[in-house]
Amino acid sequence: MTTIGLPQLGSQVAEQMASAVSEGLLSRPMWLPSWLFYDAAGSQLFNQITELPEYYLTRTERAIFSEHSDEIVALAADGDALRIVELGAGSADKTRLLLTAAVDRQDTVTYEPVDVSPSALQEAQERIEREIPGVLVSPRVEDYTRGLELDAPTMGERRMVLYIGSSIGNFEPHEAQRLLHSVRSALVPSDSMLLGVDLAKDRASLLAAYDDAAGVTADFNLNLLARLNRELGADFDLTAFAHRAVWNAAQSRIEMHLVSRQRQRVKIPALDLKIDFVIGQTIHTENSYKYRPGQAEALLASAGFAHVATWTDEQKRFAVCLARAT
Ligand code: AVI
Repeated sequence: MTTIGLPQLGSQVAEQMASAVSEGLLSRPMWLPSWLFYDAAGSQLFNQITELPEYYLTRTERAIFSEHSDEIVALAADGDALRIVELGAGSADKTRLLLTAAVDRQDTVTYEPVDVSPSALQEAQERIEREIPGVLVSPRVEDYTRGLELDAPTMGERRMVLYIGSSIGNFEPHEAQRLLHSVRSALVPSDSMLLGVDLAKDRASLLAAYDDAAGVTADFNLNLLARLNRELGADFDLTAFAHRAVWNAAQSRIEMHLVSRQRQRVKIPALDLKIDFVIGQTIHTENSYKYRPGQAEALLASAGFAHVATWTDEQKRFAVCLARAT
């Protein structure tokens, strides 16, 4: 494989992208990693997804926080001052409910968002410091999927690490396990972790959430090919691929695929690749695991966390679990 022809890209991301795209498109069945979704256009599309009527995840988790933030913060702090660390800053929209509860309780709170994107972190910092006085934002540019480093807690302080929004669901079970282990090794006993997971439910609701009527999720999936066109000079014809969401009940996951509508050849000059597709051939682009009741608690336990409490909505669509490092 050659990476010649990528001088305009940040070298590390370019390398990772080149090797993942080559490996994925030369495999059968073909796949592409879901982290490739999140360039500027994809992040914007994802924000639109979170507001779709069919995408119940974001608003359900937000409702859980609206109702239980005071209790979550009190349990995690357990009489000490709480520092809140968040993996993946995102828009930090739901986090503000927890931050507000922490400020109400202890006047000031340090908030440490961890993300690979300096611009996402800067945006989150500006907005939160402007909107919630009492929050001291201390951003960390870090790829937490490759290990996590945190400052030691000060006397009388406990840390709560947030991994919310069902982000854990985009990892394979063994990767999710590894991620929680690495969070645990960055913590000391009495620190805690708050994990948001989407729960398995009826097929129709799940399929609608990942194949919405307005076609935003389809655009989000197809943007991955548009990104390869923009960044690798590929010539994917976006109209020649269709978005497909599949509920894989055996694996308890929603899968997203791109399906070739015709026989076609795609060139990716930066990778020196030519890929042939037959009609109906698919590229698997994402898995979104849906947890069974008790499964998140068991995963946390095997990573060295003791269950403290779980909150869910009335219809049991989404769960938020608090667990303490042991
Ligand atoms: C980011 N992640 C939790 C989303 C999910 O639901 O798995 C990504 C997504 N894919 C399609 N729609 C949303």
